[in-house]
This record gives sequence, C-alpha cells and structure tokens, in this order.
Amino acid sequence: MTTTEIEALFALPFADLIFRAQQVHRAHFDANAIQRSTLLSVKTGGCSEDCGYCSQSARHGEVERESLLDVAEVVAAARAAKDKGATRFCMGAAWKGPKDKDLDTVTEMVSAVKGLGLETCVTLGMLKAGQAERLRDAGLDYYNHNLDTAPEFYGQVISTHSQADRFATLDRVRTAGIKVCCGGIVGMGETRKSRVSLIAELARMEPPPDSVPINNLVPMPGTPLENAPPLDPFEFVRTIAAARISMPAAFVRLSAGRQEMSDELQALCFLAGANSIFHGDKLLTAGNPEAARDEALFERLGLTAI
Ligand code: SAM
Ligand code: DTB
Ligand code: SF4
Repeated sequence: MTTTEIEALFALPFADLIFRAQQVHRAHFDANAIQRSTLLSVKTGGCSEDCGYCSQSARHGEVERESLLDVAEVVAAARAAKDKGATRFCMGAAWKGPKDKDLDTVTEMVSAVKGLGLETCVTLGMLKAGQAERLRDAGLDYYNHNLDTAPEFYGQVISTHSQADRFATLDRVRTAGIKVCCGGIVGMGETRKSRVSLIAELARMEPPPDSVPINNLVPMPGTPLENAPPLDPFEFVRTIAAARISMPAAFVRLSAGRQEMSDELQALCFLAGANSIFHGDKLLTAGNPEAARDEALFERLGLTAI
C-alpha cells in the first residue's frame, strides 16, 4: 500500500476503518484467537544509546544497570511463562548490539528455551556479520528490531544510530532465515503524518514483517519523553487498524502501554485487528497487566489463546 492509501485509511470515519480492518483480519486469521508472548529482560540498563523513550539508556532513565542473567534463571522464567500459557518467549537486552562473547551465552539461552517447546525471540540491538546465523543455528525463531518511528522524526528521538542502521540489521536477520518482528512506538509527540509514514515504511518491507509490535509510549521517569502529551486513544486504535489492513498476514501485537489501557480500549484494539499481546506482569522495565486480568478479559470477550 502507498503512503497516500495509508493516509486515506487514517482519515476514514472510525466505524468504516474498523469494518475494513475486520474484513482483512477475518480473511487471514481467526478473529477471536490471540497469540501470547512473554518478555524477559536478560540484560537491563546501562545502554550506550540515547533513545528518548527508553529507561535503559545510560544517559537518562532511572533503571539500575544489571549484568547478563544466567542461563538457568532464564530457563526458569521461560518454564513459568509456558505454564501461564505463553507460546513464545522473548529475551531483551539493553545493548547497542551484542559482542560475539555475549552471543555465546545468548545462544545457550535460545537453545534451552527452544528445548522447552516454546518459540524463541530475542531483541539485542544491531547485529554484525555472522551473528544472525549463530542465533538461527541455536534455534531462534524471531528477531525483534523496530523501526520505532517515521524516518523524518527519527533524529528527534535518537541521535546515536540511524534508521539505516536498523535496516541493515533487519536485512541480516531476514537473510539468515529468521522471522522478522518489526514495529514501532506511537504517542511520542509525532504527527499523524509520521504515524502514516511509519506504517507505510513497515508495509513496504519486502516481505513485510511477520510480526508487528505497536507500542504506545510508556512515559518512563527521567527520559526526555517522560512528559510527552498522551495520544488520543482512538488514534492508537486507528494505527492498529492501518497496520492490520496494510500487513494482512502479519501478527499485529498490541504491545507496550496495555497496562494503562481500559479493557474497553483493548477490546477496540482487538476489533481493529490486533491478535498478539505480551503476557505476564512485566515488559522489560515497565509494567504489564497481571495474567489474571488478561484471563478475565479473554473470558469476557470470548477470546481464545493461540
Ligand atoms: N536494545 C534493543 C533495541 O533497541 O532494539 C532491544 C531492546 S529495546 C528496549 C526494544 C523496543 O522497546 C524498542 O525498539 C522500543 O520500540 C520499545 N520501547 C522501549 N521503551 C519503550 C517505552 N518507554 N514505551 C514504549 N515502547 C518502548
Ligand atoms: C517491542 O516492540 N516492545 C517490547 C519488545 N518489543 C521488546 C518492549 C517494550 C518495552 C516497554 C518499556 C519497558 O519495559 O522498559
Ligand atoms: Fe538501548 Fe534499545 Fe533502549 Fe535504545 S531502546 S536505549 S538501544 S535498550
């Protein structure tokens, strides 16, 4: 879809947009089934990058730096996540990118989690030549690496790397045969035009990402964006719908910011075509709804887990 077509989607009356999103969603997925992934921060804080939204940058945010977790701790967390109904386990590290030595441990984590019968995902920052292949050989299913925001807004949020750097890593991941999880954040004070261009950029990838996380900014204390004006919730739902319509076969993940959303707003996001969530009471450093609240919501909406 072109940028103009995506702009036209955002401009539709709300009911027409949701109707279009439902049609596309139902042509490609069971509209009542939601995939659940659990996140674990395997290396928290102290990151060299300056992403304006992130609590883990060494330049701002109030998160204590921790070293890489032990494989045994990660396996215990993955087992607990599986028991609570997650089908995918996603391990995140606050790195610009991993050193080859770090990958020795991360590949062990991936193999062990895969061995539990879970799908595996990691988000480690930018990859160098050969690193994606090592992760693939360890049994990695998905690599998460977001475009984060529109190209024209990127420099206002992040100065220590460029969006072109992000594309280079996405190419390495795809070439290694790993599935791509790539999305972005809204609610950072960007214009609708920037939200349109983020979605257009994602949809233009060849092929489009397999999984598209749409994060609503969680304003973290101490970060440059801690006082960003909250996005109109309907505009968030429109962004989900535009992602669904422009990337029909992708899992669209209702990602960060769900804890701050009402059950009714989450239901609108599912109607707009979101069919994946993070499950478990923590994201990386921010909170996420308790499993019991999700169970109750699934029950009330007649949703099933994939
Ligand atoms: N360091 C790696 C990287 O930047 O790719 C992996 C971890 S990073 C925390 C993963 C993603 O989390 C970011 O790309 C961003 O989209 C999202 N994120 C981080 N902080 C956020 C916040 N406060 N609100 C919403 N999303 C956030
Ligand atoms: C993604 O797009 N969202 C997740 C996952 N990929 C790694 C991370 C959300 C982080 C929210 C802020 C925090 O927990 O610090
Ligand atoms: Fe580092 Fe990732 Fe946070 Fe940016 S988003 S500061 S790269 S952990």
